[in-house]
Amino acid sequence: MKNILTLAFVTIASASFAATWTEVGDAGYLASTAQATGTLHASLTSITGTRAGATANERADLYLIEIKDANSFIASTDAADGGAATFDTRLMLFRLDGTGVVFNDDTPAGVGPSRINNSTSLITAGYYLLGIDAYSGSAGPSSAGGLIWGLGSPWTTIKAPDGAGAAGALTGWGTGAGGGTGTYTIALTGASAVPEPTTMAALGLGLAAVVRRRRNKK
Ligand SMILES: [Ca+2]
Ligand SMILES: [Ca+2]
Repeated sequence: MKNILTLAFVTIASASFAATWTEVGDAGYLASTAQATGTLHASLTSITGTRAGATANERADLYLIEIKDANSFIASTDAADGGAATFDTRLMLFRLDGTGVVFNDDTPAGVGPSRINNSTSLITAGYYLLGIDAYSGSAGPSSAGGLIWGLGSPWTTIKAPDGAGAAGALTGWGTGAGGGTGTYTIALTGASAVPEPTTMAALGLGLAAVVRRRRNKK
């Protein structure tokens, strides 16, 4: 009996605290419009979405995530990690203020899927924006100074910001269509969900931007 009860509890607990997220509508492309991903601190194992629209901005998607354990963190569209995509993905991580952390176009296995982890040691536990777009030789995440990451080779490196706009915060994803469209699943390890900014603020865990916005309103 005790074993049955224990099993039931474990089943309920894992159902409550591990989750996948499916894009609702179209996730935004700026820090202020990034999509929330669920219940605070719930383990987040994947994000599934669609890359669509006419412009690079419309096609890019940004999600709020919490990284609990930087050194185990993986975000990947590679099937070997449980990810998937019907287009040539790029993945990137930004701080909540929109400045870049890391970027990857292709895994060492070849052209197509992307995979980021903490090989640069630039990631620490906390809240981040996880971005996805598609390979383009000209359009990519940009700040007022230009591209945050260079878009050329080496394609397989997990890169710290190294573009002309490396120091600035994300302002857009470049001109034109910005690469192919399709569906994707980003497999996640070491990540947790982040609810709507208003919920975060109510819980007193305020995202910096929300706090600023509320102060400005007063
Ligand atoms: Ca989308
Ligand atoms: Ca790629």
